[in-house]
Amino acid sequence: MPENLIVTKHDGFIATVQLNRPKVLNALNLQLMVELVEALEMLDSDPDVRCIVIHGSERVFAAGADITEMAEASAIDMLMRDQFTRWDRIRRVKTPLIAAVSGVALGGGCELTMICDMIVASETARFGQPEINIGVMPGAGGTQRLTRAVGKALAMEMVLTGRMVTAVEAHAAGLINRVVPVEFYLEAAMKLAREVAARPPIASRLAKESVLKSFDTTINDGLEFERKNFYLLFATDDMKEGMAAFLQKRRAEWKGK
Ligand code: CO8
Repeated sequence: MPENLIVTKHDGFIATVQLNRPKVLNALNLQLMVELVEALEMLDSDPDVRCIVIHGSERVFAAGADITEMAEASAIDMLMRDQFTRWDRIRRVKTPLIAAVSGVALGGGCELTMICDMIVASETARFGQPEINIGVMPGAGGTQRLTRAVGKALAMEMVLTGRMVTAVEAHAAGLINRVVPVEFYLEAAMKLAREVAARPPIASRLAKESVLKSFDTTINDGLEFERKNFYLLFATDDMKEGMAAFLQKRRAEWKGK
């Protein structure tokens, strides 16, 4: 059983993973990250889960990597910890991931929201990469994913000054999908998750993979990749069912096959 997470499966093919180290504002220590990767990989291989919501509490999503674990570390200690391999494993999770954010998402916490596929935030949410203020810089994708999401100007400002942005500013900049009143943020994320989970899961996975491919390939290779995944879906029962249901004017029953 994880000590720093609460993992719950819900009706409607959804699972939630709650970060749960409230005394240190959900600081992402090594143990939490091990548990998070294991939980996500387990849920990713579960046919009853078609979308996963990662959240913290109303007060905080996560205040970043655990500074107490890094304060005395040498470069070689950090190298040997090889913690970013775990982040690569999260990147390979095929099930769509939604971050539900309230309070701060800072440093590694902000990077965790950005490794998710969509972000739903409460009006109280704040996003930031404040690593510069403690003598380092983002290390889990902050300079790359933030820049791709919000563009160079805002990413540079956030990374070089550590300034936090509000949910409204993050929404306007294209970092997040929705901003809702704090009392609804989890419900809004669950609603979005239910919409995703109500769709054929193999198509969801291949569509997610194809969108992500656009970040690390040329347009030509990306189009080829998309095309192959498109063809592949014609091998699924769900494709036959989806098109038949459309033509018969009925609701499709997805089998995930
Ligand atoms: N690590 C460890 N402990 C933390 C962290 C953290 N990142 N953030 C907060 N805490 C602890 C505090 O030390 C405090 O503990 P205690 O009660 O024992 O003194 C408790 O949580 C509550 O925090 P505060 O009293 O500071 O609460 P405030 O409401 O006054 O302030 C802030 C909230 C603004 C969020 C403040 O706590 C803060 O600035 N935290 C640090 C934010 C930060 O710098 N994050 C970046 C960390 S570096 C990083 O993320 C690198 C990412 C790349 C690697 C990713 C691998 C996982």
